[in-house]
Amino acid sequence: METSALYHRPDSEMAYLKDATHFQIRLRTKHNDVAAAKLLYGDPYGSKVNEKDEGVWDYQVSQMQLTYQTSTHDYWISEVVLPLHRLQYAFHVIGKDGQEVIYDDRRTYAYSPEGLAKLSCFRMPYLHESDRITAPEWVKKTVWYQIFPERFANGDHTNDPAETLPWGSEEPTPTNFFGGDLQGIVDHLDYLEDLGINGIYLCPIFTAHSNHKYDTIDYLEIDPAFGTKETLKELVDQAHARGMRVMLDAVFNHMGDFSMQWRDVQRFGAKSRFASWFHIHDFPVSYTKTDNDEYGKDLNYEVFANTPHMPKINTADPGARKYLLSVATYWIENFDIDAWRLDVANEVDHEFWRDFYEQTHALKEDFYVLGEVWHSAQEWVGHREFDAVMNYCYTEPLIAHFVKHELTAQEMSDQLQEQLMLYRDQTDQVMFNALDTHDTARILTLCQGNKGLTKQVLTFMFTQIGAPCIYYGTEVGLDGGNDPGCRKCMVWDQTQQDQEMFKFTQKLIQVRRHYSELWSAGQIKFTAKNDNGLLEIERSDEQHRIICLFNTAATAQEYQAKGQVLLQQNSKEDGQLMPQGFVLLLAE
Ligand code: ARE
Ligand code: CA
Repeated sequence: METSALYHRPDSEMAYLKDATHFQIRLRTKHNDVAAAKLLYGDPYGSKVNEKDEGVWDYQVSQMQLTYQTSTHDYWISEVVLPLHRLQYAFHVIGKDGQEVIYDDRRTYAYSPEGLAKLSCFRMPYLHESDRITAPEWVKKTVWYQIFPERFANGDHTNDPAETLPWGSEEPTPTNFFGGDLQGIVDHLDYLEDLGINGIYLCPIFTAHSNHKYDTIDYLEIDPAFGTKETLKELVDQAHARGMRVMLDAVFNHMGDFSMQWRDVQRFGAKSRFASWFHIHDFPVSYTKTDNDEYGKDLNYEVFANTPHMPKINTADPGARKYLLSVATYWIENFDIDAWRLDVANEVDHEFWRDFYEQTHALKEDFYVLGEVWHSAQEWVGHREFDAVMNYCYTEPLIAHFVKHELTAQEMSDQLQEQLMLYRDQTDQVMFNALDTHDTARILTLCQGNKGLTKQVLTFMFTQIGAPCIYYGTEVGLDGGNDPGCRKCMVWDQTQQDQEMFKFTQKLIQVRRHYSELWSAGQIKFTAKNDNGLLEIERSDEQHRIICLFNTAATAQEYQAKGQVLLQQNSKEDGQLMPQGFVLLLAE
């Protein structure tokens, strides 16, 4: 047995309170190396088996369940209910080669009954409910819809910027405008309700210079081209009336260089009362223009990426912190929003986010804080900074397998299981799963216009743990390459909309929302059969079991016996079964 591969880390996603009563413990071992793992656990102050305080403590044994298997690791999980909210534990591991060891807090050594008297246990000293990582229940039932406000719908021409172009008349560029606004969204809430979504994520809407509004000028005003605070109030109230939640975009890593604060720094230099709000190396702040104004050089202040127009905020500065936190709470207190998506969240300091989390949740206990992080994010979601992250790490393997064929079915399911094991179950269940966003090429374009493939990879994502998101227009066949190509005007002319895609997306959302408990929190089991790329996913909870087959070459009829077909696609061309087939079967 490869004992050096035995891995556990206490007080982490490997040992945590899953809910108010269940304590979950995970052990990672080398794949196919361990025959059984037992959790030995008990009260740290438990009595010994003899009065002289010697010998073996009175522990209990839980057979750990082999829950996930990747090509590299096996994951063994136990959940225990603890009357005393305190725990010490160790692992008794039996290798397939017959070797038996004790793996405890200090070392790994050969198992022996006497050895149990020398245990140095892992500890969970006291399980405070206040330390438990919680996740807003409503997110588990949410199907999100992401809107880029400048390009969704122009509901009010009186607020169109001067250079507004006729809707959809040109390709999107980093600087052109088409007049999209909040009224346009209000006007289409019925459309969104008909589609079946129940969560709306709006890219930034506060006053800013650009068409994307990530270069904020005033965090406490709605951009005049998007409308008024009254319109936002109507949007949120009407969304809530339809059972939809609303998430806004908080751009706190940087602000725009047209902001009052930055203008003041440019004018007064080190004497500006806002000088400490930024990361400035020397004064006067300056940079050398390049041919592409997006990327100045020789900057003497820090910015987002290389963009001189986005000076980075010093969120550790007391004044800046107080101001930004007042912004965060203002839009909750006055407009009843339900969530913040945090832009460039990974580059803002942890203490700021802990304050942010505390203050937003003080206003709404089930508020949802979603960090934009494109890489592993255990630190943030394990310490009350974010409830979840935009789960690019989970959805990129989907595209790598189904669309780009860079990963086999086994390699993809390996990556997905490793991702799930990075976080607590409750965090996995509220992750934000999107195949595409305003920062990436659209999924239909990635699929090179192949709608069958687009539907297949969308369906796969909808069967996963985590809340799925539809990027506006996907449901009517919108395509587009990387930013800014992915930000085309929404198509409202029904003759130009892909109605078949709309109906499919509607059905997919319906299946997701009908069994939302199962999809979000149910067990998941991956079975890859690489011969023809067939991948079977089994999703189950106490009530139901749904078998999801992908790249199946068989027809639904052959599976009829296994259960009721909830959704299927066995795309056929000239009798050949295209490999975009899939069947979701509600097993009897
Ligand atoms: C402009 C150009 C783009 C260019 C970009 C790079 O238009 O073509 O790619 O500059 O700097 C906003 C606008 C963008 C604009 C940008 C800068 O929406 O159109 O892009 O401002 O002016 C990384 C960050 C991630 C960030 C992306 C863009 O980690 O936080 O880069 N995403 C947020 C928002 C954006 C927004 C900003 C940040 C700025 O979602 O919309 O851009 O407020 C890999 C890396 C990621 C990287 C990702 C994308 O996966 O792992 O770290 O994300 O690629 O580049
Ligand atoms: Ca308008």
